[in-house]
Amino acid sequence: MQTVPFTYRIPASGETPAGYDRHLTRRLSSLRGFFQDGAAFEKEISLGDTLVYEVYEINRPENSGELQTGLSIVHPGLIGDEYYMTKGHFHAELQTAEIYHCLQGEGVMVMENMDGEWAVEELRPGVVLYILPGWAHRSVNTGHDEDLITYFAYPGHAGHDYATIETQGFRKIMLERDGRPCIVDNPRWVAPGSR
Ligand code: S6P
Ligand code: ZN
Repeated sequence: MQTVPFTYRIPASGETPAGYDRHLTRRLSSLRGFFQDGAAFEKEISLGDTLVYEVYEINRPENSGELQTGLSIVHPGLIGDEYYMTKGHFHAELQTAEIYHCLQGEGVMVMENMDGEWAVEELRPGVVLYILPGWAHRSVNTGHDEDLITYFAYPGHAGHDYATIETQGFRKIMLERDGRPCIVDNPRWVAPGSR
C-alpha cells in the first residue's frame, strides 16, 4: 500500500483500467435471486455465466480518515425485461455517504433509506451523484450497447451490508417497457420486520 501521495488514472474510453489494486468480477452465478424473472435468469445462465459487472479498487486502510475509491463498470444486458445491475447495498457503517461520478454510458442509481424514502437518479457522463448517508444504492445500466462506467469515493470505514438488500430487495426496480427504462414497484419487496 502506498505511504506517500500517489496518482492513478481514469482510463480513456475503451482502455482497460490499469494501476488499480483489486479487480472484482460479478457474473450471473453470483446474482441468482436478484432478478425478478427466475425462468429468464436460468435460461440466460444455461447459455453461459456472463459477466454482469466489474469493480476496480484502490486498496486503502478501512478507517475514517481514508477514502475508498475506484471504478464500477456495469455491462449492458437484460434478464427478461430487467436491466443488468449491481447487487446493491447499505454501508455497514450506515451513516456514511458516497460520491459517484458518471464517466460513460446511460444508467440510473436506485436508492432507498430505512425510513421508506426512495430515489432514482439518472447517470450520464459528467453527472456527479451525492448519495446521502443511510441510503442503499444500486447502479443499473439502462443502455443497450454501452458499459455504464462510474468513479466512486466513500469513507474508508464504511464497509458493506449486502444482507439487508439480499433479503428485502429494493422498493423500486428498473424494467424495460416499450424500449425505455421504467421505475416499477418491486412485487417481491419484503417490508423490514415482516420476514
Ligand atoms: C461501494 C460502492 C461501489 C460498489 C460497486 C458494486 O460502496 O458503492 O464500489 O461496490 O458499484 O456494487 P455492489 O452493490 O456489488 O457493491
Ligand atoms: Zn456503496
